[in-house]
Amino acid sequence: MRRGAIVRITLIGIVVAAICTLVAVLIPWLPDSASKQMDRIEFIYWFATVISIAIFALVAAVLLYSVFAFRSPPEDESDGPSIHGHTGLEIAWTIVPAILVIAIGVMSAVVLSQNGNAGTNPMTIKVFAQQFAWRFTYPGENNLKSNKLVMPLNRNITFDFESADVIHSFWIPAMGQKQDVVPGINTSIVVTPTRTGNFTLICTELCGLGHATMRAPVSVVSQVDFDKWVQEQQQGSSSGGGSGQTVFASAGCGSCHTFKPANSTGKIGPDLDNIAADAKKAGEDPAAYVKESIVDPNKVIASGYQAGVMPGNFGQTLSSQEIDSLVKFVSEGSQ
Ligand code: HEC
Ligand SMILES: [Cu+2]
Repeated sequence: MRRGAIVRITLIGIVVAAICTLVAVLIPWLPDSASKQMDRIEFIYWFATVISIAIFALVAAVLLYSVFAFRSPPEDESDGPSIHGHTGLEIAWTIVPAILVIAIGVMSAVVLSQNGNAGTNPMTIKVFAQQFAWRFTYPGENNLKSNKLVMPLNRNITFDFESADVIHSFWIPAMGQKQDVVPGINTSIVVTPTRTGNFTLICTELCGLGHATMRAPVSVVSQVDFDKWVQEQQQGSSSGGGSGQTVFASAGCGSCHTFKPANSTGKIGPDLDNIAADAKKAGEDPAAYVKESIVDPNKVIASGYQAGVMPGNFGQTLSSQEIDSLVKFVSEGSQ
């Protein structure tokens, strides 16, 4: 090849690579990392991006150069020269990409196994997903229950997932790790938070009508603040916590139901502020009607609504005390 051609291809390649690099660097594609696992995922992301930019710049440079250098004049109807390939070039464009793809694969496998390693003495948090709410249990803290995910800084945390109904997916964008929560399968992931602050846990598997509302607040605090939080929660729950209002929020009732006493505005199920009238229509005492609606929602279907939308398993996923305080809260709140 002529020297001039090589110089031109190189120049075009540098320009294309520079533009791609600007797009990659200047746009904040990823949230600021807040975990060790996300740091590693970011590394893989950049590793693959750099390789992709190099290959793209090379291909684009040769292509752009050829479009101009080998274009034919408008009146030229003749066939081009017949070319029989180039063995050296073909070997190169097979071996080089193979090496790069294998490199990306090996690096990803290493990161995947590092990200799955909980190290010694991890802290376990059980995550319970149900249409359309998340609940957390801390087995190391006397099975403390919470609707908010609070994590101590720099601790390896193993999340053990359980789903009560359909497939959900656990994702805190700044922490990278993402895991499907599948009914009947015990899945888990490890997260090591590296930054204090408030984040959001998002369900990323379309799980039903209230999917978009299936979020939970996440907060990363120092170990000292975490211990304080645990203490506060434990005191709270021994002095009458777990009230109907708390259960209403934690079980996700508010994502489907409007109910003034709970400040909820869900629109998927009936407005529970009218529950007394609906109980009357069904010819039942409000408390009995509410209890039946929670434990066996498909027995009486509120008019204008469909069966099978309200989860049918609250009878199993809530304790009988939780159901009792919920029934009291809903039936009395409406009077
Ligand atoms: C996925 C959305 C959804 C969730 C979550 C949900 N519900 Fe419902 N709920 C409905 C729908 C839809 C109906 C109407 C159909 C029916 O009667 O089963 C309903 C009906 C009811 C009724 C009867 C209302 C009436 O006017 O007849 C009560 C009471 C009720 N829900 C309470 C609750 C409580 C308490 C919770 C939380 C433990 C809850 N629901 C969670 C969707 C939901
Ligand atoms: Cu979900």
